[in-house]
Amino acid sequence: MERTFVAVKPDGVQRGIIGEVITRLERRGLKLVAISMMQVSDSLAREHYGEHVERPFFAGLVSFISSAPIVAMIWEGENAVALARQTMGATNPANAAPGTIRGDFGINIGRNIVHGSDSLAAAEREIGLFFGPSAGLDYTRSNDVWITES
Ligand code: IDP
Ligand code: MG
Repeated sequence: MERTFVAVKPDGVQRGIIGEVITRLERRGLKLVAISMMQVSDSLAREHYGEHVERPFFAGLVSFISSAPIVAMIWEGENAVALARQTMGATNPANAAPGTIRGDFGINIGRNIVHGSDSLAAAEREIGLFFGPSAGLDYTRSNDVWITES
């Protein structure tokens, strides 16, 4: 089953929105298989956001993500990568639809509350970076059959 990496960024933790993020992904039907509150190091932040190294916002992004604790998670489910991104909403909260996490809780692109992998390859890379390649529990929920037709 597909897995994706999601993190509540420092702004989401400080604002007390951890539960909101988790609740929305749970309600969607995705299954939480790993969770860890952590302080991101400068080197992990740089590696995680490596694709943006040339962008003008890179330095600010790296210092922000390592400025205070985050909550790192692995979520599992059919189309988990795309569904988590859709539940989060557009990168810029100003353009994110109401009903999405960013559309309901954010106004600024540099404070958009959550991170979610943007592809299966990115999910594997980011899960490896934050948790290690074999992380994530295998377990069934009694209601799985009511969420995904086998
Ligand atoms: P994503 O988080 O939706 O995948 P990316 O384009 O991968 O968006 O950008 C990573 C993060 O960098 C964004 O979530 C946002 O926090 C920050 N970011 C992206 N573009 C800008 C910008 O133009 N100014 C400031 N921060 C930005
Ligand atoms: Mg991205």
